[in-house]
Amino acid sequence: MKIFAINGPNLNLLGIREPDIYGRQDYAALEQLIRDTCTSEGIDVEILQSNHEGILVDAIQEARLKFDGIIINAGAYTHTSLAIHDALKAIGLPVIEVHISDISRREEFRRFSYPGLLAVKEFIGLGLDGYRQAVLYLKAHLEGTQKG
Ligand code: CA2
Repeated sequence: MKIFAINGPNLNLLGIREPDIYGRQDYAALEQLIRDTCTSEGIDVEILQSNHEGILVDAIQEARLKFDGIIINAGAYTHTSLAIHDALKAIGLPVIEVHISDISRREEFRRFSYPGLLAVKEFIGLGLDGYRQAVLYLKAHLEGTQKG
């Protein structure tokens, strides 16, 4: 099983500012959490962070034959990018959406999510632990053992 974890714009700034919203752990800690979870679950993982919409779209297109599923936090592109939505839809892999903060309880403009239209499951407002839960959920989903 091989999964692709995608992080969008500004997530590389984690731990640098806004700790009240995004916590104190930095982006390296987030990648380590994803890698550690995948290692203990026997999952191969590739992780991408980019601040560029086109790079994210290219990577999603290329994921079709390389991965079994996608975990995505598209950052602010969550709320704006029909291009990322269309790429995710085109490749047809199962998508799990993650947001560190609770986007349903912040500004109105963060409430709508394009990936949310396609996601089989969303983990929102759980901090970095949402990524760990997303890995476990995606594994169970791909094995056909997911209950909820
Ligand atoms: O809550 C999330 O995971 C978000 O996807 C994070 C995005 C935001 O645009 C989404 O609405 C919700 C922002 C990424 C982090 O931005 C930072 C900016 C400054 C300092 C630390 C992080």
